[in-house]
Amino acid sequence: MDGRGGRVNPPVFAVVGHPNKGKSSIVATLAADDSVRISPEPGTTAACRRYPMTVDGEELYALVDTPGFQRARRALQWMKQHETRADLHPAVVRQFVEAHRGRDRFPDECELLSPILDGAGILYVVDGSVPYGEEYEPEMEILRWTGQPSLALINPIGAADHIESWRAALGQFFKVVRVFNAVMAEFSKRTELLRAFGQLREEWREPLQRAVLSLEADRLRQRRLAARAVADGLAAMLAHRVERDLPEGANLLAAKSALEGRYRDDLRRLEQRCRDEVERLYSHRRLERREDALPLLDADLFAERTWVLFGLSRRDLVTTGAVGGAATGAFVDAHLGGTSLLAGTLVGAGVGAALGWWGADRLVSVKVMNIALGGKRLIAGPSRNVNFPHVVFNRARYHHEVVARRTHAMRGEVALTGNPEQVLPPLSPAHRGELARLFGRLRKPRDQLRHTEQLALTIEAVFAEDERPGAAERRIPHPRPNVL
Ligand SMILES: Nc1nc2c(ncn2[C@@H]2O[C@H](COP(=O)(O)OP(=O)(O)O)[C@@H](O)[C@H]2O)c(=O)[nH]1
Ligand SMILES: [Mg+2]
Repeated sequence: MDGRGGRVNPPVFAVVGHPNKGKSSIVATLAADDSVRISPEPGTTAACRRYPMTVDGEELYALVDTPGFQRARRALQWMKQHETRADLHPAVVRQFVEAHRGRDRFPDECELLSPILDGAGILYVVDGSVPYGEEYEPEMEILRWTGQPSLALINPIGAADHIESWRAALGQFFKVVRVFNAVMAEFSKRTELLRAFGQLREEWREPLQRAVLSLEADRLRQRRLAARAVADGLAAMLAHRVERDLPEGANLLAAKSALEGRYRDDLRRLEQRCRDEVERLYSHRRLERREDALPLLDADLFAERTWVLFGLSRRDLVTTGAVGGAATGAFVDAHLGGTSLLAGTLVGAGVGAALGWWGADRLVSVKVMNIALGGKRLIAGPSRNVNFPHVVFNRARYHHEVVARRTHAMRGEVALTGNPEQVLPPLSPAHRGELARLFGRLRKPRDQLRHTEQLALTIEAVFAEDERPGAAERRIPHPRPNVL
């Protein structure tokens, strides 16, 4: 709605260019829609398709994916034969489309020009990793003839080697030229681009400004809800327990181990449910995940590799990290003379050497109780293992990081099998301490809700920290997505 109560059509942009330059990828990223077809085969997009960007049911803008130019030189020739004066160029383009629509000479040109003639702005896409060539000139000339506001995007599909020559050429045809990586673009680059669109036409400025604000608010909402999903998942996993009644004379050992198995399966299911929820929140509906299963064997949970893998350095573990929980802290003090001594012992002797000590703290042990009417009741959980919530949290943080950064143009599975320490910056000591404290609290039945709420806020702060622009420089870049 505009200020006067009338409906204003949201701005529409047609994404055009040569085949296979990342047009569909740009549409997917800017419309946050992973259903857009992207393919290494040229000619995958044969017909125009409109993708609205919607937040809270309001369409903020729309992108039109188009087929690439196929016979731009011939098309321009036709137009030049019919041209009279510059002010009539748009009319000649219209005439061209009317003359050829439905025929087989220029199907792609007719298709891609139609939305532009209907008023769409132009996003012209080139690949900055291949040299500029004059074969692009006819299509740029045709776009100029349409008279529609336009912006050129240099999408470096490979090494960004030819950006300067592209810039020089594009600058003569387009008022605004930007470098924009369709597949890797960070969130802030996307909103920056929207602001640039807003400069193309006076009446687009206000709606696109609103779109940027809306997207930013939506981004915060996604982060908040993702943090809440992770906190809820963690709390549920920490509180989880399963029980089973056993008749007199049944095989107790077998039943115990079956119940432990069920308990572990449940935890893994709870974790996966949380993953799905986070992906849904970021509008990734078709992700395939590859992730090592939650390490729930005691040998895994106590293995140095597991601790280190999930972002807990040795020092973290023995100081504020795993042993920061109040109960265990006291235990450590009583048995080992304080964390500093423990730190010395572990760091000095190697974490592996301490396995025996940690072994006292299993993931879960099955309690066996006698039932009044005969038989036994077996109970597994809740876990009292100190590492467990840290491992779960660090896995969730890693997953969130990858999903939140992933554009909707990335294809291929999400592989969470790398070393999170190389992807995530270290937690700040304050966050680390706070998490350890809350994990300790969540183990007690009292005030679960309040502590879960508090945990969600802390996790949200960690996610916010992870997304800060500077954070990216502190880690090794992500594995390249599987797109070429
Ligand atoms: N690495 C990388 N690959 C890209 C990028 N943009 C597009 N691609 C790949 O190039 C191919 C063509 O992309 P697509 O968006 O379908 O191009 P279109 O034909 O112009 O619509 C696909 O395999 C994409 O995954 C990019 O910025 N980086
Ligand atoms: Mg395409």
